Amino acid sequence: MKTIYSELHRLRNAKTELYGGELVQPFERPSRADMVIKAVREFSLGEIEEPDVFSLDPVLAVHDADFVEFLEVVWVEWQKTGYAGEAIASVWPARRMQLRVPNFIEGKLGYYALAAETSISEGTWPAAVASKDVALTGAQGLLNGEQGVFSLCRPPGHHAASDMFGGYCFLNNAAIAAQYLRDYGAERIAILDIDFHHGNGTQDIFYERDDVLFCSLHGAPEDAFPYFLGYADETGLNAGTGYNRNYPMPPGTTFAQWGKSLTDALAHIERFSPKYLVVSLGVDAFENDPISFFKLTSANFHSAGEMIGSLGIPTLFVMEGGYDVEEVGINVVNVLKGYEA
Ligand code: Q9C
Ligand code: ZN
Repeated sequence: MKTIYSELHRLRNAKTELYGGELVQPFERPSRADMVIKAVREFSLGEIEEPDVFSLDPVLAVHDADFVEFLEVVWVEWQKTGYAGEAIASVWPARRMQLRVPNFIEGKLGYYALAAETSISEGTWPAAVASKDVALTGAQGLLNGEQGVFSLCRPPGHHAASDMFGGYCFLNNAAIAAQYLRDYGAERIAILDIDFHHGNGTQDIFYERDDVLFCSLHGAPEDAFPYFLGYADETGLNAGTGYNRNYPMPPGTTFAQWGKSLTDALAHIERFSPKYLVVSLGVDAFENDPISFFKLTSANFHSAGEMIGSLGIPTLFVMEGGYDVEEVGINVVNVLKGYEA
């Protein structure tokens, strides 16, 4: 399988993440992608290619223009304030407040942020742009007839909604790729999100649509980020009713249960008969992940890949989370090798 990869991911190198009341080194760091590309080489997954450069049109097909403009200018605007640190949201339009976009960048940050852990730093925007190019180049690969492509995106994307960033995500790479596949040749696309965290952004983007099926396996919102979306009774709205499926699972979940959820999601996807499948490939369901609570082993990821591959649908794998830096590479490659097995 071909891997699409850009060194420009390094431009996303924030110094801070708000975690447990402290500013720590972000879990979502450049060495993650280093370990993944290293494993791709070591286990001879296939060719590694640079992404093509796309315009912002495919981004604007899923994200609001004002949000995209905000991401483009936020770092420069933040610096103008004279604040010494990285750009971190600290205030929100909470219950019964106005949903009007403020002028001052501090207010804008709160308006467009879904959480406070994700600091915006210099280089975040160009890295996010390169990341969506990696996803789109992978999508183009499927349109050109590839059976499977791995888009090694960084920063990740599945928490980003049409008008919100957070959870380490800025542009929703999987949603951008799925919409691109829709626009250039497919009536139905399925998105399977196996990252430990609920893909709230992707769900939200396609929630009222029947042409993009979204299925997500994740830590139950009662106990896991993003806390305020991802319940099993969120099944879609209007035309999208029945085209959203969530599989929330409790702390300590092993492959015995997780695999059953995957089997059910895959059966649902098969009935939908999409032309293409986009997999939001996070490997933070791993037993040693520092911020998650599932108990999948490295071998389990190979099984998951095999199960996905058994559908025989051309598949784009889009990198999302996975924070055990030592094993993120092997876990990702296990999924991809399993898919090809
Ligand atoms: N106590 C992705 O995997 N906060 N994002 C975690 C843990 C944010 C994860 C707090 C987690 C975001 C793409
Ligand atoms: Zn995650």
